[in-house]
Amino acid sequence: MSKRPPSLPAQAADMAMQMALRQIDFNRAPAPRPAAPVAKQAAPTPLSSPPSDEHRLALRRRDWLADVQEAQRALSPYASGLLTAENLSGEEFLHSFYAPGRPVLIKGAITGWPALERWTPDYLADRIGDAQIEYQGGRSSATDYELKKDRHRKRATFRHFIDLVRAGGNDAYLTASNSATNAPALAPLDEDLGPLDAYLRRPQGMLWIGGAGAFTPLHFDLTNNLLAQVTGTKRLILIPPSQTRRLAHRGHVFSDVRDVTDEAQLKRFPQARDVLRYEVQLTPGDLLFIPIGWWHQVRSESFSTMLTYTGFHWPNAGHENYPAG
Ligand SMILES: O=C(O)CCC(=O)C(=O)O
Repeated sequence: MSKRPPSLPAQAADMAMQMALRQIDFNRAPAPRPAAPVAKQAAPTPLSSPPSDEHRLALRRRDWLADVQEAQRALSPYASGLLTAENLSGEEFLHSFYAPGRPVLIKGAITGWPALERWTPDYLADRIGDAQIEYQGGRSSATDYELKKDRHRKRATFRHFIDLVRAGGNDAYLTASNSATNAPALAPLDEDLGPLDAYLRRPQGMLWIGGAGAFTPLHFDLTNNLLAQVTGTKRLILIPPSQTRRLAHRGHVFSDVRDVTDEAQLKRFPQARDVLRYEVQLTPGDLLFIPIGWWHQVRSESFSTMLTYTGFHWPNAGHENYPAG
């Protein structure tokens, strides 16, 4: 009798096992900090009518479910760790990370991109020169610059913008939300980038350029994102969706806890202190997959350039039915 091919789940399990054996490194990301039982924190803005007992019970049951699932995942470093992979094929990425909604740090996938050698502040300033671009400015005088991003749209020549970010700090940052406006001015940089055919059907990225100290506060995205670090380093904190009740989720996709490493904010929101979290440093040539709904905050440790991609081969339309409120 001929042997039947393994069913799809069996194939996926085989694949995961093969990856565990040949490609995946458990040691680069620090162990996650376990979530502690929920403590009291700053009272939220009152709702128009208080939640009923039934509603409260439903929420407690939902939270219980999230906690028992995390406790179970924690039994295995393969299931709960933030994995690092090399030579990750599109199929392996789909089965082990994209479909399960699990982050992964991918090394070595873009080492051939000319941008990795070229994108210094001097090169960028010379290449784009005095073309007008849009960036986010005046960020030092506000804390809600991401939520109210339209108020912070500024224009300058690209050369002047690069001078601003060379100086470091969080005041000026070219972000994904400036991408559409900047596409014509920044088009000459496209020839420094390469393909990412294994994962992407549409290789148009959204560019981020900032100085040491640029900071994106804690939020989640309404798409699955692939980050490609080109210049400099960034430090990210990733927090699974299971921790949402500890994070004072209020304005759109943002947390009132802007920075889970800031002691003053942790005093106001003690539930966030022991949230389950993963820390990753992105270095040039790294890709990081951040699944939809995963909280993240990002700090540039140096002059940094990075692209975010959303045009995967697989559906990525969670944003279409988000209850925006
Ligand atoms: O790099 C940053 O400052 C933020 C990146 C980010 O949040 C994203 O690409 O989703």
